[in-house]
Amino acid sequence: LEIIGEKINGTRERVAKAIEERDSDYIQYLARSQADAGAAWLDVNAGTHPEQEADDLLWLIDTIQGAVDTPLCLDSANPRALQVAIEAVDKTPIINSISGEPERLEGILPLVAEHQCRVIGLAMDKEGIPRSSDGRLAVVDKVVEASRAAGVGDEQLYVDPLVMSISTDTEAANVFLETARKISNAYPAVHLTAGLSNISFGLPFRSLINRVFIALAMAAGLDSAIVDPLDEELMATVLAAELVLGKDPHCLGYTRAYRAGRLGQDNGKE
Ligand code: THG
Repeated sequence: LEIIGEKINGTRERVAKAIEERDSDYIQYLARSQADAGAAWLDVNAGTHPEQEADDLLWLIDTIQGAVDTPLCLDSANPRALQVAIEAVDKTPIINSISGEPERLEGILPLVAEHQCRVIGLAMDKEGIPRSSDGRLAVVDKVVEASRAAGVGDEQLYVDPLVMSISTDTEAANVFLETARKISNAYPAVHLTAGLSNISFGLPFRSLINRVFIALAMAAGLDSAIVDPLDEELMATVLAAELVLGKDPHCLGYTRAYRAGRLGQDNGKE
């Protein structure tokens, strides 16, 4: 599972403060700690001030790239901010995201094709998020078709089946898992990703629900996820799930993590 570190997100209060104060130490701390914990990508979201988004995103990118060389996942729906951001990154990024909405397809897909980067496509359109897996698959059909037409290969596309909270919709996880399986059957070269923590919103002991859900999502074909890589129990669950699903040849990832003390032992001593 490729981990996309979620922590540099301006909708989080502490990060919003750091952006406003141009507190590069805090942002660089989040970048280094997530990279050290195994993030393959760092999600970067400048938050909720549309007029400032491009400036804030540029500052975040320069600040992060001053600390780590991990590639970035540019989390914005704004084609103008993305255009500026994509010129500023050192490594080929993932754009997060497009959807079935024509404006986002038309505004962002040409950028993806020009820079031959990757892109996350959400299983929703301007009508919202379909309730059924067949409804979501129909949106994904549109996104795949538009991507191919723009010159974006299936392997560049990461589809997000969309995680809703189980506390407001009992079928949220089932619809997600069903959608994931249908997408990987219909489009075997397309990747699957998701922001997983939404599943447990409003419930106690969220970390337990998140761990169970990530293992089930991996069994349904999820090959990357936007999560908190500093959550050691979640990361240990990912290693165990990869092992059990036959994705860890010779059990090397698991046994190495054990020896490095990453599987829940006290400070790696046992
Ligand atoms: N799909 C895609 N992109 C996404 C999401 C998705 N980007 C944003 C989001 N969802 C994933 N990112 C985050 C970032 C931070 C947190 C959750 C998801 C987070 N949540 C704390 C919590 O839930 O308890 C909030 C408290 C805090 O500030 O720490 O941190 O679904 N494509």
